[in-house]
Parts: sequence; structure tokens; C-alpha cells
Amino acid sequence: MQEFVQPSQSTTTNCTREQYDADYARSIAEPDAFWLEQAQRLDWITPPTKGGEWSYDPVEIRWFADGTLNLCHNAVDRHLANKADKTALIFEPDDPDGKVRKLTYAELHGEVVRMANALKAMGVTKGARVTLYMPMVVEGVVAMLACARLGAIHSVVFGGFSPEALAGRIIDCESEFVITADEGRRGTKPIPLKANVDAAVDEHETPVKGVLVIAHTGADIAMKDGRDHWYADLASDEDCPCEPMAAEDPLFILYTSGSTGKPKGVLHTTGGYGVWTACTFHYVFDYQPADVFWCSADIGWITGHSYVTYGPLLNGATQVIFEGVPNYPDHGRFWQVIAKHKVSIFYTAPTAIRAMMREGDGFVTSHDRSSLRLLGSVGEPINPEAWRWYRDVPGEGRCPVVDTWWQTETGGIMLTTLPAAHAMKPGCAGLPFFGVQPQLVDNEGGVLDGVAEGNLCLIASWPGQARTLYGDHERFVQTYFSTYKGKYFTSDGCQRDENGYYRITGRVDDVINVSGHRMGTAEVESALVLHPRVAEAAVVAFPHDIKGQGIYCYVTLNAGEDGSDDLAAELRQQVRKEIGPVATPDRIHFTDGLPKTRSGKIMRRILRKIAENDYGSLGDTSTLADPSLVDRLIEGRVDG
Ligand code: 6R9
Repeated sequence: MQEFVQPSQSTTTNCTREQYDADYARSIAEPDAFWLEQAQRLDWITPPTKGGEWSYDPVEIRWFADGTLNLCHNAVDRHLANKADKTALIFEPDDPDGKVRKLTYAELHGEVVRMANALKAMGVTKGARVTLYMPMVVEGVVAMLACARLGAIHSVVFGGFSPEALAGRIIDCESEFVITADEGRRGTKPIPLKANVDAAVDEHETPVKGVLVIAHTGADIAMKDGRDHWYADLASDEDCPCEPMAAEDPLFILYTSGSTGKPKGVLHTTGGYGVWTACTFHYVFDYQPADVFWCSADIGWITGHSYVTYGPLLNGATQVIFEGVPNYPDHGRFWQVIAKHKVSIFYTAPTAIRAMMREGDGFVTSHDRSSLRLLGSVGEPINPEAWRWYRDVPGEGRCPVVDTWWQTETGGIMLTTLPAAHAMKPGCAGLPFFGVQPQLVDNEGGVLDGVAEGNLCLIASWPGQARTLYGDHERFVQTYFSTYKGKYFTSDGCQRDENGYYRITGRVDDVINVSGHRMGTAEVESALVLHPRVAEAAVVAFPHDIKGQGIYCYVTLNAGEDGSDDLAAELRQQVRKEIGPVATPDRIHFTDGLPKTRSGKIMRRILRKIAENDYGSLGDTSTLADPSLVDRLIEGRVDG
């Protein structure tokens, strides 16, 4: 196990080690009292008297159920009393010479009201599903908050997903409304968002009846009469009160990949999610009122929901919204933005850290980082080498690093160290946040105590937990609560050391974590087999220096077909079309067969080992229908 690293700078702190110990113990012993107290971080219309009412068998989860509130009020309106002139958002455009836009809380309120009125004018009402397909601009955050204001349920689809993927998500939650922009822009590259929406809606049977379009780049786009509306035409400043919501009313749906089938619409509700994101933001980032916070995640992912839109704004924080990418105009862009806006807390993903590390320290050290006081990592395991570089070069050895483990389904941070309370261990997420009860189990469900490695479960509910999968509670139960009865199974492998620190080893299911983005192998396989020349496909992960994991595809072709570079290119294109550029295969391996058991089950274990270039431990191959295939697969392995 790695060494401890003491936080070298003792920050003004929201939590000392003693407080953590006492509060953690209390959060487990008296969860209702503890969380009802934490719930006071929010303004309630009717304060809750009930804490958690939950069961994992059968699965039913409620928190603060008799409370009512509105999260847009909490993120925006309530700050008008004493933070009206405080900066809420600092927008840094893709083009470093472009116009920075700063919005105070009063201005953010004005924007949210205008957007909410535009949505109302399109017919959006409480409970309606609204799909967002947006660039990383102020209006993305504003649109989420406007939905929350009206009690509509937002479903944000990452702008890098294809029209096919977008259509699937619109159809699954029967969304009648879409909010988009003419175009997005990342590293000068235009992203045809509106054209993609047109392709999704025109080429599929969808319930969409209104599309709200934000003019962002000014590109010339087609508008369909009666369906498409320019935001500027519908926006208005009329009074638009916040809709009172029950704590358990849905706040949003966010689609995420699983090991089987189509993406799952993870559903979060209002009260518990609000309390969880507000509370974790306060403690984990040790948030102080003068901080400038920057989370580099896109709002299309859960990290952008919890630590761009909700966590910071519920705390009345000032934060940077960044449209661009880490390597444009050069590899120093992140540090230039940090210097420019005097960012004090920076939260990003290991894949970005590794990519920047490779480019050399000069891109970092040429920018002033004296404003930084805390660094965070999220999305995938961070290798100790990258962790140390992050801490020593960008963080000048003086900024604590929090390695935060959590999932779309957990709503917010679950395992982490707290900046001034805990020593850090490179590569280890750390300790459970308040109320979190991790448990390691073996494959048979046997509980592992003390120093151990096993499958990570959570045995008690917490306010930020997802409540269901939209429209498919049975799948929710099956996916998360059936492997180990009575426990939430995270699908992550995990080690616990002698200090009680947790280190996540990665997914133990068929989910690949590419640059911190979850990709189901089954989804990629379905995309590949749509090609008329493909017979069968099996997709596995392999270790990738920058992305963490890469996508390795074994493909068998129909009789008489031969693999070629051209066909490989076509298949890559096919996957980009079906899912989006995020799922582009790294390697395509044409083979005359896939290793199968005599009962016809693909032996993925073997395929994984070959992709990983690890032949010493292929295990028992005697049950294979065609044992000689393994040698041919090894020979044909695609490298680079
Ligand atoms: C927040 C987010 C969840 C999966 C999760 C795990 C991996 C996230 C991590 C981490 C090691 C960390 N993961 N944070 N692994 N250390 N600090 O990323 O949500 O997109 O749902 O992904 O990401 O494997 O199960 P999501």
C-alpha cells in the first residue's frame, strides 16, 4: 500500500479530523437526526420531519418525504437576499480571445426566469421531461435550473452523443421538449447540435413537439415551423415563481451505460439529491465564500450535474464554466484559465491529468497557480504517478488532492478524504463520507472484514441515492440489488487497507471506463453488428496510457468477407454514428472466430487477457469448443 501524504497546507477548514470522527459516527448511529440537521442547508417550504424511509428488499427509497422545496429557489433565488451582486458564473469561451461573460446571482436569476418563461411558452409543465442537448455554456446551466424552477424533469444528453443515441434517450423518457443550440464549439471544431437534433427527431418516431434553440455561434441552421423556436423569441422577464415540489418529486433523469442492453435512465429526486450535493460540496471541497471553484466536467455527465449546476450554486459559490478543451490552443489551457480567473479549487478527471502530464511541466509552470488551494480528481482510478504529478506540479506540492469516488447512481461523492481532516494516499479514494457504509464482499456474497479486496457494496441508503430507473423499477432492482440481496452493489472492485482507506480497482462488470466516461460493451457490440458484413462482435477493455481504458473490438465477418483497414474505418464510423465519438473503438481485431464454451457462451475472460497482452494467465482453456483459436487470436492481436 502507498505511503500517507499529509496535507501540507492547513486550510481554513469546515471539518477537522476530530469532527469527522464524531460526525461520521453520529451519521451512522443516528442517521435521521444527522440528515435532518444537514437538510437545513436548504430552504424548505415545508421543512421535513422524516429522514430516511428505505428498504433494499423490496427496494423502496425515500428521504425527507414530508418536506417540500424547490431547488432552483435554493440555487438562485434565496441568494438574492445577501449575494445578489456576488458572481455566480464566469463563462470562459472556447476561444481564449473570446468574450468572458460574468453573471452575478441577480443576473443568473434574470436568465433563469427568462428561460423558464420560454419553456412555459412552449408548453412545459410540472413533471414534463425536457431533453437538453447543449454545449458547455451558461444557458446549459440556466436551462437545467429553469426546468427545476417549473418542476419539469431534465434529461441532459452529452453533446458528443450521436443523433441515434439522442433519439433513443428522447424516446425512452417520452420527452416532448428539447433544448439545444445552433452549434457547439470545442477547440475551434463546430459541433452541429441543432442538425443532430433534426436528425434524431426527423428520422425517428419521437414525441417531440417543441425545440428551443439558443443562438450560440450564429451558424445558419434550419428551423421547422411550429416545432422550433429561437430562445430570444420566447424568453420574457415576467414574474415566474418557483413550483413547490415534494422532496421525492423527480428532479432529473440521466442516462448511463450498463453492462447489458440500452442505457439506463437513472432517476434522482429533489430533496435528497439537493441535500447530498450541497453537503458534499461544502465538506469535500472545504468550500469558503471567497473561493473560485472550477469543475471541468460537461453538464452531460453526473459530475457536471452535481458539481457544476447544483453543488456550487446551492452553496452560493462563484464558479467557472468552460466551453473549451484542455489542449486548445495549447496544452496549458487549463492552467491559463486558472490563472486568468484566480481559481482556488479545481476538479478534473485523471484522463486529463495524464494527457497534460505527458506534454511536460512547462505548459503548467508558465502559468501562475498561486490562487489554487485544493485539487480534486473524479471519474476513474488515478494512478499514483499521475496523482503525484498533479499534486507536485500543478499543485506546487502545497494543495491537498481529493480523489473522489462516486457514480451517476450515488448522486454525489461517497468515498474521499476531507482536505484538512485526513492524510491522503496516492491512488486511494480514502474514507466514507458521512452516512456512507461501504462493505466488501466476495463473489459468493461473503462479507470480508479488515484488510481485504472484494466487490464494493453499500449497505445503507443515503439521501443522494438514485431512486429508480425511469419507467423500469424492476431493472433498477435487478441491476443494483439482486447480485447481493439487501445491498446496493456498485459493480466496482475495491481494496481496503489497514487504515480503513478504500482504493477502487475498477469495474468488475462489462462496463468500460474510457476517459472517465462509462461505455457498455454490449452497446458497442450492438453498433458493430449493425454493419451488414459483420457476423459477431465482442468488445473488451485494455489498459490505455491516457484514457485509462481503451475499447478493443473482436469482430467476425460473414462468410466470404475479409477484414481490411477500410472496413475497420467503416466500423469505427458505424459506432460513432450509433453512439457518438466517445465510443470510437481504439482497436479492431478481425478474427475467424470468438472463443466460446461448448454451450456457446463467449469467454470474455480470455478476450480481455489477450487484449491486455497478458498471456501467462489465460486460465483454463480446455472448455473451449475450439482450443486452437486462442493461438490464432494471440497471433492476430492488434497493437496500437
Ligand atoms: C462520478 C462518475 C462511475 C464509475 C465508478 C468507478 C469510476 C469514478 C472514481 C472511479 C476510481 C475514483 N470512478 N470515480 N474509480 N476512483 N475517484 O464518474 O460517475 O460516470 O457514473 O462513473 O467511475 O468505476 O463505478 P459515472
